[in-house]
Amino acid sequence: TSPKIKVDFDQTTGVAVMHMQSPPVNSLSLDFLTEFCISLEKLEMDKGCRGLIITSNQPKVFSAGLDILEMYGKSPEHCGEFWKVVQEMWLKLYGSNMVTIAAISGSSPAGGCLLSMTCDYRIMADNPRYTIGLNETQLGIVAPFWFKETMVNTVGHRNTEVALQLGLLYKPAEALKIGLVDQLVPEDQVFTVATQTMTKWLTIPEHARQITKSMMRNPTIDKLRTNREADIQNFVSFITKESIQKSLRMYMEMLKQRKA
Ligand code: CO8
Repeated sequence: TSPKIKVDFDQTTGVAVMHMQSPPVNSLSLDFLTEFCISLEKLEMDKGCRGLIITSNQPKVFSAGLDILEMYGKSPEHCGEFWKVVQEMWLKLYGSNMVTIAAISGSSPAGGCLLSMTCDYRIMADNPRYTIGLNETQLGIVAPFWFKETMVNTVGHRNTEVALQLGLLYKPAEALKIGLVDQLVPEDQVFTVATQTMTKWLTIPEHARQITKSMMRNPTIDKLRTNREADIQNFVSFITKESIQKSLRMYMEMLKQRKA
C-alpha cells in the first residue's frame, strides 16, 4: 500500500512538511495514525528538524476526522487498539518540541479539528464552503475530556461550551473570530504563508520557546498520560453500546444521502 503521508524534510531550513494523502478525505484510520506517529517520531528525534507543517494533498479537505469505520461494527479489542493510537497521535503532537503549523487547506471536522488545534498555529483557506469544529454531538457521540481541554486551551471556556454542545462547524470567518484558527488567507497561499510564519517562529530562542510551550500544555498532557488505560476503557464501553452504534450508522447514511 502507498504511504498515506508524504514527508518532505529540508535540511537547510530545518522544516519538515507532512502532506496527508489518504483518499478520499484523509480520514484518520488505524493505519493512517500508525504511519503518522512513526513519521512524527522520526522527525522529533532528528535534532536538525525544528519545524513541522501539516497539510493535505486532498482537494477541499484537510481531514474528515477519525475514520468512522474503525469505530463501527468492530470488536472491543479493535476499538481499544484504535483509541490507543488516537491518544498516541495527540500526545506526540501536542507535546512536540518542534514548532507545528497546520496549513488547513479545506474542511476539518472533528478529529481533523483536533489535529489542527494540537498544532501551535493555524492558517486556513478563506473559502466559505469549508468548515472546522468539533461536531461530535451531531454524531450522537461525546468528545473526550482531552479533546474538550484542547479546545478550551485554544478558544476559552465559553466558546468551547457552546461549540461542543451544539457540535458547531464554523466557517473560516467565524472560526477566526473565536480564535479557532489564527489567520485566513486566499486558498492558493495557505502553504506559502505557513512557510513564512514558520520562519518567524524559528527565530525565537529554541529552548525558551519549548519550555514555554510545555508549561502551557503539560497539565492537559499529564492528565491523559496518567489516565490512558481508563480513557481507553471509557471509549470502548461507550462506542460499543448498541445505541451509539445506531447513531454512527445513521450518521453514515446521512453522509451518503447528502451526496446523492
Ligand atoms: N470516516 C469514514 N468515512 C468517511 C468519513 C469519516 N470520518 N468522512 C467521510 N467519509 C467517506 C464518505 O462516507 C464518502 O464515502 P463514499 O464515497 O463511500 O460515499 C467519502 O468519504 C467521501 O466523503 P464526502 O462525499 O462526504 O466528501 P465531501 O468532499 O463532500 O465532504 C467532508 C468532505 C466535509 C469531510 C465530509 O465527508 C464530512 O463531513 N465527513 C464527516 C466528518 C465527520 O463528522 N467526522 C467525525 C468523525 S468522529 C471524530 O473524528 C471524533 C470522534 C471522537 C470519539 C469519541 C467517542 C467517545
